[in-house]
Amino acid sequence: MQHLGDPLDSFGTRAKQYYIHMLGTPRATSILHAYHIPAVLEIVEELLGPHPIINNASIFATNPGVTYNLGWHRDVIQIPPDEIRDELFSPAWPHNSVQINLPLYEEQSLWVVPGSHRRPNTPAEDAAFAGSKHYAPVDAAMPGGIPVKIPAGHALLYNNNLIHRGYNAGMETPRRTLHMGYHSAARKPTWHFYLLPLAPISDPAYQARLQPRIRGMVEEYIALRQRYPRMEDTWQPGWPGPAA
Ligand SMILES: O=C(O)CCC(=O)C(=O)O
Repeated sequence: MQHLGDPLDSFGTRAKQYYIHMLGTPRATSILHAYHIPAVLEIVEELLGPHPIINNASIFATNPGVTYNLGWHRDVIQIPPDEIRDELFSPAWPHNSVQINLPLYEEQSLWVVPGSHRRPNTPAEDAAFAGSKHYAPVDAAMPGGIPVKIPAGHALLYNNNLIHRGYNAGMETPRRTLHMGYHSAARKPTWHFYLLPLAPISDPAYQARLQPRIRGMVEEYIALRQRYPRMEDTWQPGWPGPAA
């Protein structure tokens, strides 16, 4: 997920899809337990390795009737286009990030190109991206792209190197999808790790309001970020590996 986020209080003031950070928003502390689900964390651990810690706890929220169209992309907006190399999307480059959508109403807005996270673009995908390494034009037809409907209460876990988009021609139901990101603290972070705004979660008064398990994850997040302060290191050749 690539957005900087909308303030919780702004929800509903415009006909658009909102992306609201729950982590760092004092009024949202009581819902944060929803981002610490042991069954989900077990699967994250199987996928990434030991010691999963949170790097995103957000909600996608949209009201019925709203049209939503975010172009096809991989979550590589932080990387300058001329530094995006095919190697980043190969099995030889372990991606220390898992993203999760857990909808409270049926999820109807996520589209994906299955399997695209572990290979570079095909020539047909390159054509759909029309020369962009970040976002395809919003009207691009992406070969192999399919919608993923997720029943309410079910969770979808995905590697966000996947080619994906958010699209809905007109929401039939509200969208209230919990969106979470985790990484393994045992391994060096990815560029995606740096998207969580640091200032709000570093405030001791805010931290004091958190439940112990979430607070522990936040403290570990901040510690790892201090150990690896330079996001631009994370896509350099040879970067992935155990955390020091
Ligand atoms: O709305 C969605 O589920 C997709 C969001 C997304 O791809 C993004 O923000 O990077």
